[in-house]
Amino acid sequence: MYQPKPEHKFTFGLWTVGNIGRDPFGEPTRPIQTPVEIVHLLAEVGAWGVNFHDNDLVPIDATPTERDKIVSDFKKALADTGIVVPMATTNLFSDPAFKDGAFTSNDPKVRAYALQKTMNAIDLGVELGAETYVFWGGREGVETDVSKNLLDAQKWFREAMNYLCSYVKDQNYNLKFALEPKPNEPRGDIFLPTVGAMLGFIETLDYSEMVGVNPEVAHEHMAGLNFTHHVAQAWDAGKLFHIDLNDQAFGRYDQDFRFGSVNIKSAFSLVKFLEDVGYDGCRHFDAHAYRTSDIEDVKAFARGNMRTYLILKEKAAQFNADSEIQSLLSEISANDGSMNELTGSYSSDKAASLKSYQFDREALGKRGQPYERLDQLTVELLLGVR
Ligand code: GCO
Ligand code: MN
Ligand code: MN
Repeated sequence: MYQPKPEHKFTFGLWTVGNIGRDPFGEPTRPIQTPVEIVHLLAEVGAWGVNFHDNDLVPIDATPTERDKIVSDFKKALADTGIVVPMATTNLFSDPAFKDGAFTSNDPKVRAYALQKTMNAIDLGVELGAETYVFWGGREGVETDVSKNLLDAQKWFREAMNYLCSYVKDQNYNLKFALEPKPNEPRGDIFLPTVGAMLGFIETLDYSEMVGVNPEVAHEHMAGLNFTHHVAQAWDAGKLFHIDLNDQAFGRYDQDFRFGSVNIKSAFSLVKFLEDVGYDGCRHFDAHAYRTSDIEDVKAFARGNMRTYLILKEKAAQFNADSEIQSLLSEISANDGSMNELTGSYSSDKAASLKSYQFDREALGKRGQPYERLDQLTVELLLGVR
């Protein structure tokens, strides 16, 4: 019943199920799996697609011959399994060259190298079928504000995005960009830390229509914010080009837990939102298994992400069909139409009428809202007793 299907567009990065369990305090706990092995694992668990950073697939120091062999083996694995590549991205954070950022590094040679690396990575992604290109500015930031001119940093990032949009147009690639905000980690502060900040920045670009956002659950949660509200804003702006699903306890380190494993109510509100509006982009799980997992448990982790999404999707449909819940919702948003003449789009007549209208302020304040009842019904629905 909760079987993943291609229409769900469930995807994983090579770096997610391929995570080897290294953390700042300890060595890897799992063996390295090759990209080909990961593609087969994803097919086995029922995923639809795989995403990658350039260097998840082709090591940064590979020779052209090595590159060609890796890419052709990978293409064969894709053809053998039917797994697709809808998104690709660049690793602009692992190499020491990027220790002060890539497009916003203070060093102009690093900024130029970042552009070169990204153009090559875009070519690779497009060769494998990607139509969305993600930019996560992992090291675009500072530890100390005195180290960087903040206006220069914004200008450099804008120039890089404009340059790369022009490159994509020049190549006639069918590719859109999705910028992924994160407040911190690995930098003390990362520039453009939230979805709202990124949406504001996008409007300053030369080809803003090509550029949207890739919000991630954990990133808004790290900042103590409501993720679904940010997704709604991105959707409203026509900018929800991609989404990274995972989970994260508020106020903790960057956890990348399995989707729905920590904040089940938030996960429900997110899935309900995406399904209600008809989001039809990728549902990408940017998470990894606990460090204690072996490869069998990594498969359970991968299946769990998709299964929880599908269970929550069913719960959202149940919520929408529940007559008690729906009648509470109609009561809450009841509208007798009496304000239509006074509100909506502005006219000076309306404004004059509204200014002279007599409101019964006391009655407005006395009206109760049955949100406790509504929330309890929602909790009971989620707990499976409804
Ligand atoms: C993180 C980010 C990354 C990006 C990835 C794709 O917190 O490390 O979420 O996983 O999503 O680099 O751009
Ligand atoms: Mn993340
Ligand atoms: Mn991410």
